Amino acid sequence: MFEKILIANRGEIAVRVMRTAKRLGIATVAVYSEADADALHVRAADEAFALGDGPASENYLNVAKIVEAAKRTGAQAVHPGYGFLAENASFSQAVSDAGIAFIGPSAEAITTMGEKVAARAVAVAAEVPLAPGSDGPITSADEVIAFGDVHGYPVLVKAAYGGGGRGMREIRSADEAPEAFAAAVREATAAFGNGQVYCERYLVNARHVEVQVFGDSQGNIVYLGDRDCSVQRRHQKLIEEAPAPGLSDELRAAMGAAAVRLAGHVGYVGAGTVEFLVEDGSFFFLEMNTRIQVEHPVTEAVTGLDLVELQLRVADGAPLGMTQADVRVAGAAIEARINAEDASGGLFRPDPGLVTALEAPAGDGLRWDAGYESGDEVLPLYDSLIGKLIATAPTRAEAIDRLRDGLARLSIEGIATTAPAARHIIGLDAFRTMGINTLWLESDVEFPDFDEEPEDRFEVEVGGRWYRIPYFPEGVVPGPSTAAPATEPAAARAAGPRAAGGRSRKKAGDGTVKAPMQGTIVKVNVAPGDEVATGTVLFVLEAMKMENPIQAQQDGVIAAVHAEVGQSTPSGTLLAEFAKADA
Ligand code: MV4
Repeated sequence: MFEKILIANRGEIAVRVMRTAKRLGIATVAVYSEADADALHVRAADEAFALGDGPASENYLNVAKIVEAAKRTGAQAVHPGYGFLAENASFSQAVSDAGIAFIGPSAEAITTMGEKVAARAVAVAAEVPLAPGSDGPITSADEVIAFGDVHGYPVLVKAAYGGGGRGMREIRSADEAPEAFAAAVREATAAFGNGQVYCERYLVNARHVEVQVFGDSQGNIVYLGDRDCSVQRRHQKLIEEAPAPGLSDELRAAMGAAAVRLAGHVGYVGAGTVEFLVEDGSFFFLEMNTRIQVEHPVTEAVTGLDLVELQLRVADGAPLGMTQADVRVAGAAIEARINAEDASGGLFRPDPGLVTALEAPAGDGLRWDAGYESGDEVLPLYDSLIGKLIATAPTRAEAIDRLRDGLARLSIEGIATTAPAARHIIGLDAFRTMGINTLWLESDVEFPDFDEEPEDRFEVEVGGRWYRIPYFPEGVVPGPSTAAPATEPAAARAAGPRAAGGRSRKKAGDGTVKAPMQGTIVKVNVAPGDEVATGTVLFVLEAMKMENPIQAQQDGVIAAVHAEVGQSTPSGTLLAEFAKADA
């Protein structure tokens, strides 16, 4: 076994990997950005290597620097965690080329599965059922319409090099195709540097069920049961559980076998997740994630296995040491992601800051995996996951009760968290009876205000999606979006006519548009000379993986635009200026 490993990640997953390494007597090396110098993952490691200041591209995403860190510290293996470089084929290759073991699959497997059109082709070859879709990439709206004519609507256009719902557009009828197709290509290009898209029939009454697979370098592959992750908001999972409730043994076995066939086709080594949609007793392949996932603890809870230990063993060349017949799933486990977000009113507004106090419940079938302790700061630079609370019990109903009780006893002060929202969700009847699908959370669930904040909220449509967003006192006044009407998702339909454009707030603009919070500009809708109206969405700002529309606070002509896509903006950054009214 390895004597020393480097963990190329931060937060809870880095801490989680170190825990198993420690138990196995393996020394750990943390890497960190300047902002993370005092972070828990650094304190938890035996050794730490500074990657340097600046954006993640300079540190957690810097392949050369991390490989150098591994060489300099004498680490024999690198664990990528999830996110950052976990599904980066060049990173897997660079680590291997340096004579260091990559704790994950080969660059080839990562490349094939990262390319969704190629992954669909592998699924066809492995006889894994897929949602009806285009045979390859599509290059025009006419191809979407031809597809819709044959397979019916709604159709989903998806980014070939994407994932996580970005560059994805719903098309409900032929007349929506031209605009939605163009928008998907545009968004995919901006987000992934490649505008290739394909399309699928949109299965609107499906659950998201994923199968955990594991392969070793001898060619053995098993599946370690399944998980249901249907409770998502804007493609961020909030609640995950194992096993996926309510599936027949036959469906489960067929889906597991299909996942193993798919993994076998790419010679898969390590932990992987095969995502499916399950609708009316049938399953359809979506994509494969070539990493350990955030939600892996629920699988550990019901299988009794340590997936990180298995990752280390197979990366070291050892056989899995088990066959499918050895895998037993017993009991039920459910996980709540605890993010630094205020979910009041269903907004999930990022709320980074200092965690002044943190006390997590323990025992009684509860597990707390976290990247922060009392006194740590959740930085707006990184994603908002603070930790995960996992409850295990003999039955699903008992696991839900345990998690509800545990969430009530989880005490985090200084910042808002999603704990009350998670507690609210799993207490709902529809969740308990599993009368839900992937659209349930966003279309049917109403969230109360979890604190006493004033009701400063309004709805806005951006790029075909409706958002309820907070009123930003600086630089933004709510009003009707002037973006062309686009797909109105179930969330907006369910909300009814509720203020399409929201309550109007009488506040004169001061001629400037500023960033209301620290973030990255992901969309620029205006150019100098454009005439805009109050409420026009001028920019979209991503902060902690959330998209926040920034609207004009006045009518007028834009004189100057100071922001571009990809630019990171501290709070208060001047983004645009209006022409003087008398000019
Ligand atoms: C779908 C789908 C329905 N039909 N594809 C979302 C992200 C990516 N992993 C795949 N996703 C989906 N693909 C077809 N053909 C439903 C989802 C989906 C989803 C869609 C809208 C809102 C929430 C969702 C949650 C999980 C999966």
